[in-house]
Amino acid sequence: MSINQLFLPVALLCAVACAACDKPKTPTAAGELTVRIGSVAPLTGPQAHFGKDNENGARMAIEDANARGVMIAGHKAHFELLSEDDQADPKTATIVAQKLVDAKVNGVVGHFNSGTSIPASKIYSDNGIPQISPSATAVSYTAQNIKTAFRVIANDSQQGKALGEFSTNTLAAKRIAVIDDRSAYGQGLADEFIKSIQASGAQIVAREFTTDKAIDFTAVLTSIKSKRPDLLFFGGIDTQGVPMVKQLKALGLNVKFVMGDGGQTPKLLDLAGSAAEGVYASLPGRPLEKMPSGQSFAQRYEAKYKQHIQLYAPYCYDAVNVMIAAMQKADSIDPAKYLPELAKITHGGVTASISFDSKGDIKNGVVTLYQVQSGKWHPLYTTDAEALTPAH
Ligand code: ABU
Repeated sequence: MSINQLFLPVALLCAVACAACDKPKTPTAAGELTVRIGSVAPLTGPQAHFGKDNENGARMAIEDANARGVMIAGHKAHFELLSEDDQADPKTATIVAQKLVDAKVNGVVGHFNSGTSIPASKIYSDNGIPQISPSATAVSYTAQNIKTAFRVIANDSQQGKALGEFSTNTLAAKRIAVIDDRSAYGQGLADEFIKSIQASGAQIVAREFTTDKAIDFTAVLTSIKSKRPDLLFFGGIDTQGVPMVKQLKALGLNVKFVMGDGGQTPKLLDLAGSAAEGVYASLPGRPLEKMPSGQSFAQRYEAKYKQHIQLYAPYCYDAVNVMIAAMQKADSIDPAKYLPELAKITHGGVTASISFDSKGDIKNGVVTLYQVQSGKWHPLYTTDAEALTPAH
């Protein structure tokens, strides 16, 4: 017997076995269709509060879908959440993205960070898996023109513009210092912010950077203080925002402190305490109480998880549901069949009516500006028709 004769039956057996594991679309004995949805975010490390919030929102959507009984291709669909921790690390993100592809997920909600969503998007795209980020705002995520990449929030071009106009028009800033954390999100948002203020006559008196691991900003803030800014913009998240705002108060740097969505968290209020008073930050979307079903979502979320929404849980909930709605329209959970339906869908979500432009960005994305007043985030302005209008 030749070596080929010996290995042929084994190879055939393997092929049959692999074909069997390639069949998540086959209904189970109970007649149910198993649908696997991946959720990826940092579940450990300093950004875990964001990641758990995203996971909670996605899990709520999966549980609701199973409870209401979704029919696809004549079968009751059973949705499974495959949750992965990318630790906010771009390399880990590609590893877990491949793991989800190997697990034959039908779609992915994530990742949380722009810096992880972007490298992972190539893997999902190569395998035809639709990806909807609930929170990655960097312009470059959808600018890659990848047909599988979507997001359900406004991007940093819209957010940077709103922040810039708010800073120069409403806050009347004339001398502006900018720091970013060199992440895809932080650097990209700082660039968009600067672009937006260029026509205003305001001056950039300092452009500095740090990292998304730093906690001591004394040197950079001392250098900035000597430039006498009236406003400091930080492109980064609350993990750095908290020590930064405390240290600028300790140094007597008397400026308006402005951040993007990475800073607009309950965690910043909790950890920065009185130093947070007066801080400004933006968040894509309308205030929760102005969303179509924001208040009822928040009540259910808080009852279920015994904590406040951190930021993006409602957007995760919507991302899962818009994916399910596209599967229902296609009457298929095959990514190749439901992807075209996703691209042209209009879905009434908790946060907004969701439909996508040709790049995968949400159409009519809005941004709201907030200030910490008496220990709470207070909405000031929302961009309606691209202009700042009072949020009340
Ligand atoms: N959008 C803020 C946090 C997530 C990110 O874009 O990196």
